[in-house]
Amino acid sequence: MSELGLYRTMLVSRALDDECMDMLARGLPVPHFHSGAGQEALSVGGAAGLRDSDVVIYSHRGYAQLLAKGVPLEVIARDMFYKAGGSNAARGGVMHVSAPEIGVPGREGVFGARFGMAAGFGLAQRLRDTDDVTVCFYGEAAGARGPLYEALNMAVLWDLPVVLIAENNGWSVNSRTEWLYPNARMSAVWRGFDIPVTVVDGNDLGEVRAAVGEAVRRARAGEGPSVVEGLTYRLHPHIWWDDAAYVPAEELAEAQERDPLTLTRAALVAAGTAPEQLDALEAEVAEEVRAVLAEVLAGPDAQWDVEPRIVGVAGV
Ligand SMILES: Cc1ncc(C[n+]2csc(CCOP(=O)(O)OP(=O)(O)O)c2C)c(N)n1
Repeated sequence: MSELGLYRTMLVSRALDDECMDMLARGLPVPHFHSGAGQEALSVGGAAGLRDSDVVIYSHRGYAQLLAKGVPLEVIARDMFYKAGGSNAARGGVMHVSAPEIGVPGREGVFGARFGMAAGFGLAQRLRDTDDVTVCFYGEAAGARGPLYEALNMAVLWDLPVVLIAENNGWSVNSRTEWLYPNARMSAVWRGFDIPVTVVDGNDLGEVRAAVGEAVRRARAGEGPSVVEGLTYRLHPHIWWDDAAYVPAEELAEAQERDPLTLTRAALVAAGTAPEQLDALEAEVAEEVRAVLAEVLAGPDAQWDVEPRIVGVAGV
């Protein structure tokens, strides 16, 4: 995907986020919506450019990860609002979007289980003799749990093609990253393991892409798992009931200055894209997302008696 295409995906995710935040501000329910604002560069940079047969395990703010992997906005929005035509007929909402035919198996509800899923998919990819990879995004809470180590043991022992992307967004609900990890670095727990770790500015799309690109290359070449930790920031409260009063105003203002959308736009302009073209793109995306959401919200509710789809994950 071109740089402009990646920026467009980031914009679609942010526009979805903005619409949901707006609905919440108007007192309308947006079930299980966790804003992904601020993390779009890490999400898109980590999930774009993969094959359908590569697997992505998305995180609960990872709408941009789903979009970058090819899940249509309509499907994400229908799952979000328990509408017909989503991926799980209102059984799991937006926390459990799946598109197995393009390498999105869904995700766990109890954080931590995803590491076992990632190692398992990686093992299947290896046993089938493919050079496909599994990319697993995770936050501070999942990474602080024991399943990480069980899965890591297998992944390192068998050189599994797994890329772990640690989303260091400063917070785990109202706990600071430094309360959960040494030196506020999620990757500090990887010390002593035989696994390459790269810490990047998670708001810099170019840096993320370079680091994830190398990790994916290694995995495809049979050189084993890697970790990329992206330093980023959660720009909105954890979820609707959280007023985030614990976030210092100056810290948030600083993070807003480093909004990945602003940085990516600036990089595109510096590389020669006309600002007017970007203005037009931003307006077009905002309008498109508004129209999709209006259509989804006006659509029929999902029916519980619809059988869930049981489909193998592509390539695995
Ligand atoms: C084992 C487990 N405990 C608690 C929860 C509830 N929970 C949902 S989101 C969340 C916070 C996640 O924080 P983090 O991993 O830092 O990701 P972030 O929200 O910052 O993106 C928690 C505790 C859960 N899903 N699983």
